[in-house]
Amino acid sequence: MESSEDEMEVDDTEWKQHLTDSLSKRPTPAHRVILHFDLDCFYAQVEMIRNPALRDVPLGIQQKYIVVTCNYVARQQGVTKLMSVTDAKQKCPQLVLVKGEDLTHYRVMSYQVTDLLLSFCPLVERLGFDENFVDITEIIQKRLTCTPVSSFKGYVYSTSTSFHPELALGSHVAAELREAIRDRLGLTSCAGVATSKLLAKLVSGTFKPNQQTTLLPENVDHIMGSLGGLRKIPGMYSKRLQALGLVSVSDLQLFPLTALIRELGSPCAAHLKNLSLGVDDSPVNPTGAPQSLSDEDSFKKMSCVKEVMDKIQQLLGSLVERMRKDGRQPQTFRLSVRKYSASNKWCSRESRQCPIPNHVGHKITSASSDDASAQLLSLAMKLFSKMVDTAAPFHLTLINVCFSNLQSRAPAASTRGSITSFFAPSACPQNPSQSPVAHSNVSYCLAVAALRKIIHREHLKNMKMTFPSLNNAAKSPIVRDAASPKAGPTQSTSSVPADASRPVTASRSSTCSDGGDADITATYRLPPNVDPQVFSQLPANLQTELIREWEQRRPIPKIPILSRKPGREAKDKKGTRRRSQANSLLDYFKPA
Ligand code: DCP
Ligand code: MG
Ligand code: MG
Repeated sequence: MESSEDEMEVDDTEWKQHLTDSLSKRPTPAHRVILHFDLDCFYAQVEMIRNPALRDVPLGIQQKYIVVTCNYVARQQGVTKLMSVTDAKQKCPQLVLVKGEDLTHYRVMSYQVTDLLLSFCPLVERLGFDENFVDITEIIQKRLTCTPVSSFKGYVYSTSTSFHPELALGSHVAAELREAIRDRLGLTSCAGVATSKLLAKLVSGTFKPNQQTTLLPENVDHIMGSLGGLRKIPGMYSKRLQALGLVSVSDLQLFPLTALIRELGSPCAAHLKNLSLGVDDSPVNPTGAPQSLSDEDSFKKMSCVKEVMDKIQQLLGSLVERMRKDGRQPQTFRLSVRKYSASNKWCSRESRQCPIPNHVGHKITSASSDDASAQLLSLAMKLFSKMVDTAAPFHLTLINVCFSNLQSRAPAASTRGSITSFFAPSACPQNPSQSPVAHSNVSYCLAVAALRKIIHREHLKNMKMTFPSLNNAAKSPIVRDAASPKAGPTQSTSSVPADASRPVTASRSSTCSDGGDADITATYRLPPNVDPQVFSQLPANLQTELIREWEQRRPIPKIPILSRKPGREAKDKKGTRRRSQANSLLDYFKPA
């Protein structure tokens, strides 16, 4: 007991230091400039674009018996978001309701907004369907020198006597971007301008609709104090904190940290305490393509297997179609259900997942998507039977189908039996956090296994290769292609300013290079039976490894190695022999 108290003391001190550090890491108040955009009455705006006759009437978007959102004409008449249809009709009998259960149009528009922001700045992070964070810190630093501004665009939260040039310019950029969204896509939005994601989000809805607000550092305490309930802070575990008797933001600010640590553990307690004080150093993580695609439906009661099958089939129909358009091939299928329980009406979901057989995955992305749906339905029902005992009465309130582990398909193989299909891009991921160095990656292992098979089968004897020099040779397009990421958000993020004082996610600066020797640019002739296209799709580190090994092992070099120091060869051979005893995959490439 004593020791844990001691630890608490240590943690407390550390946390205080952490907080002081965080605060002192903001020497210039506008250390970062983060924008948060939230579209006005999003689904309603999309419907008003689709049918301009709806613009001037009170409009509600209905999902089941709920008005999930409504336009501002309806809001003026007392209709609110998430009001029941009955209440909304009572408030506003003229309310026009449009069904909003098919999300296709909203999804398309949502990505158009993100794409538009991405065309301006690579650091864009999506939050739900109608919100985006944009980190414009670097843009501001560059623009500030040539276009200084002397005023703010839009509102400034509270009053202040000091001027913050970075945030002021940020407000101009926010206004430009909102204008672009309106002019190009016809959507109005609100924006928040501040020094962190938390603060930008908190301030963006201060004035609505079609407005923007800037929060200055000296007003952080004010906005945090004015929030009232903890639920207003995104990412707050309000239920767990409520159990501790904490309801308001100031409750949490004043709650002893040691007690909070005891309840939630040290990192979590510090994080929540920081949030309550308006301290948030989390970076804007470029979103990129979604990691999974899912579709779901909720209902009051579903209790027969036939209904379940019909619902899953219906959900799969649209999901498979979306997946086909996406172009990537899902590797995993997940089914989730929510079971009703009288004691806990919204009890949590239960899920089961399974791998998608390759032939089914292939059908999903090809024209035979109907076939795929049928096979997926059978998979889904197997998963369903693991969660629900169909011999007994059951009561479901939600079904969700989800594809995850999405992998881009490799280009068409040049020859039959090519190993191309084994080289899923996760071996060279766009998301560098999935480092190809981690050889546990399934695709990677498959690729290696396939290579082994082919190399053995085709008896790659007496390989005729040349390796002029690893360092001096002209760049081989093969190697260069494999080591460069495909165009995507992660690629363009290299322009992020290096800032050691704040967390930078891997996706900000990395390419899909494996961290190995990026300058391996050998010119070589591949063995006749190895397709250069296929080889180019190997992870860069594997290519490098192979090239090195081939160079060292080739039996009779036809062309002498350039720029190699005399005497080195013998040494290298020794090293190679030693290495060859190891269980290296390169053993599979040595002449038989
Ligand atoms: N939405 C939903 N179900 C919810 C919450 C939201 O379907 N429980 C949908 C409908 C909204 C969209 O998400 O149009 C965006 O949510 P917002 O909270 O941003 O609400 P709006 O954009 O509609 O209105 P506002 O102008 O207040 O942002
Ligand atoms: Mg909105
Ligand atoms: Mg929103």
